[in-house]
Formats: sequence, C-alpha cells, structure tokens
Amino acid sequence: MSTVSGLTADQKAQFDEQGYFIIDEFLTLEEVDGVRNEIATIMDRYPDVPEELVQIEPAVGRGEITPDRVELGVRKLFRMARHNDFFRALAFHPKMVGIAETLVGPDVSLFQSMLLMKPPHFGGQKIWHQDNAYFRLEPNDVFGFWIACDDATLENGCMHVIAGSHRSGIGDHGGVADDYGLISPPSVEDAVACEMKAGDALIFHGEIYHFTPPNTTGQRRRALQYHYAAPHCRSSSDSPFPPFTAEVIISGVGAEGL
Ligand SMILES: O=C(O)CCC(=O)C(=O)O
Repeated sequence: MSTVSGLTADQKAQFDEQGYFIIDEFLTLEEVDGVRNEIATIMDRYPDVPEELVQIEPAVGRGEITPDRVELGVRKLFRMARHNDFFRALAFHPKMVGIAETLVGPDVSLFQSMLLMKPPHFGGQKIWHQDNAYFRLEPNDVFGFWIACDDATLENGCMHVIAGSHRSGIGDHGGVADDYGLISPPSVEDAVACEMKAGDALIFHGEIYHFTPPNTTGQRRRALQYHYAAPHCRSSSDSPFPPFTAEVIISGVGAEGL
C-alpha cells in the first residue's frame, strides 16, 4: 500500500475529497487510560484550577441537575495543553504530529485542545457548525483529531459529519458561545454517523460541517480533540471570538520543546 508520510494514499484522498477519515486503534487503551486518569486528577483539584480549564454543563451550573460526582457534570475541559503538562506533552504525540505535518505542514502548531465530556443522561448536543467558523484561520490549513476516549455510539453522542462539506467555504453562523452554529444546518439524515471504539481517531478538516447529538444513555462519551494548523495561520476579524493563537508551537519558528 502506498503511503504519504505516514498516511495511506486512500486516507489522504479521503481527507481531500470527503474532509475526514477514521483510524482505528489510533491510541492504545493504555494511552486512553492515561487521558482518563489525568481528567480525574484535574477534577480532584477542582475548583482550584485555572478558570478556563473546566466548563460545567449549563444545567448543572444552574443547579437543575446534581451529578453523583463533579466530573460527571463537566461539559468540557478547554485549552488543557496550555494549563496541564500531561496534555501539553500529548500535543507532541508522534502519530498526531506526523499526520499534522502531512496535512498542514511542514511546520505545525497546536491551535486548540479540548476534552468533550458529554456526561451520561444529560450531556447536551453540540449543534451543527464548522470549527473554522470559530477560529476563522486564514489560510484554512487547519484540521482536528477527535479521539474517542469511550466507545462513541449513536445513543451516547458520536460525531456526525457531512462528507465533502469542507469544500464549500464557511457557511453563515449565529448564536453565542457553545451554541454558535450554522444558521441553515443540514439534515441529520444526510450525515455520516461516526460510531467509534475508544482509541479510534476521526481526522477532520476544519471546515467540515459536524454535530454531536445528546447523550441519552448511562454510558460516558469522552472525546479528546486537538486542532493543528500551519503556524502562519491568523484569525481574521470575522470571528465573533477573541483571536485564536497557538497553544503550543510544535515546529518551526518559536518551536517549544516537550
Ligand atoms: O464532541 C462533541 O460533542 C463536539 C465536538 C465539537 O464538534 C466541537 O466542540 O467543536
């Protein structure tokens, strides 16, 4: 099988044409366990952690729901690579950096790290959006890894993508904060539902339309999301969010060590 710097020709072609591909068993179960343990370590220290690191589910924040453990009320961990040594080191994972160098390299920066926690029973949907509508990086040499840290199913909120939608530019978005999304969202019937096992990785273009439904089960659905971009990308003034700057410069001018 021919390869393009660590990717098969088929994976590269699927990324270019469809805007995504999946690699099974991308992280080992030991690596996934390491991620789960570090989440627990952060939450053991909560609320004595940087404010932007932990975002609570809105219904928990409003006091409408009280989870058994505080970790089960978290919507996301945000910019972990900025605030936590474990997640910063993970940004240098050779498999992720190798793919980043192929897709947006030669030099790469980690632009955003998140852990989407989608708690059992009340983890809400993430509405249809394109990630680069948030970042507004120009040029749009940006893509994400979405790595399942639990088995992700239709019922607990697996990722849904619209194949090929990364080729039509950024659609109109409205709303605020986590509810910033496409004003004319596609129909879920037209989406590819990406059911994945823990450790599998979805690699997706920064302008693909995507969405996750609510978690209606008692099972957890944690996912690690790292976005890499070429270091020369800059947030344009079209973004309603403060300009995005790299969390970690992996390679090129100003590169930081492990
Ligand atoms: O994992 C999720 O539930 C949503 C992830 C996502 O699309 C995002 O946060 O941009």
